[in-house]
Amino acid sequence: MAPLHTLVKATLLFFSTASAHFVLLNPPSLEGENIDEDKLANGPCGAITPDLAKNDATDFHVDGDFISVQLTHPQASWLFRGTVEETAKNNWTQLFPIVSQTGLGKLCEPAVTAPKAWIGKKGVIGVACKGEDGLLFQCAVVNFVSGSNTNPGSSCSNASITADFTSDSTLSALVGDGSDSSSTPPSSPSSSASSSPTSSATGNAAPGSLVQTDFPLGSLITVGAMVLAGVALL
Ligand SMILES: *[C@@H]1O[C@H](CO)[C@@H](O)[C@H](O)[C@H]1NC(C)=O
Ligand SMILES: *[C@@H]1O[C@H](CO)[C@@H](O)[C@H](O)[C@H]1NC(C)=O
Ligand SMILES: [Cu+2]
Repeated sequence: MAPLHTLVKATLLFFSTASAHFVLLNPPSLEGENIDEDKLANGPCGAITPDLAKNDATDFHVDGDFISVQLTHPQASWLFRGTVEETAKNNWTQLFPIVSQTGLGKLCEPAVTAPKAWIGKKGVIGVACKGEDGLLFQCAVVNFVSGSNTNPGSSCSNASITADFTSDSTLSALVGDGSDSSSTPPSSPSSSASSSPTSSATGNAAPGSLVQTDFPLGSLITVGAMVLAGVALL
């Protein structure tokens, strides 16, 4: 039964890897395709602290451009934020209403805007994902440019998901420059203080890259059934 055993193990590995995280597809994540899952919980950007002097940047149109993410959990809420500050540690500006996604796979918001005052500046787009693992982070370094990107084409698509605007005090606390302290309770966490021990405690996830294809629920159910069938046969 070696081949079957191997198949089951490979399937379990695939399953745990694919179900553990999210991916920032566009603008391209600073970590590329090799997102360090153990550091996703480190605010503000996951494993890599942006360096505006060194990092490559893609253009982001301030009058509307697309942010594409891929969710590998059944539900999560998204905060899209930006900054033109060197350290990208504080003073994030919210770029879009918080979106709650239900269903696995891609969500693309085609018309995310940024302040016109950022035209000509290099900065950071940050994504915070709040799901069953707590808060997870990814960032992209961008050049803010004028105009809008009216033709993202097939890189901007939605899976079979539902998405609604929502409110979320944990995510809302991740924006603002802290100068408006009258409306912010002192206990409010900052993005840089949110390094919860969650992801490193899972331990069973494979190192290395995330699978970049879509995972419709049907295929996950099929995979789950294969795992169960395989376990029953061992
Ligand atoms: C925070 O960012 C905004 C928008 O870029 C800017 O106007 C403001 O001066 C910044 N605040 C601080 C404290 O740096
Ligand atoms: C994807 O769904 C969101 C939420 O309903 C919507 O705002 C967005 O326009 C959709 N994207 C595309 C490419 O249709
Ligand atoms: Cu996860």
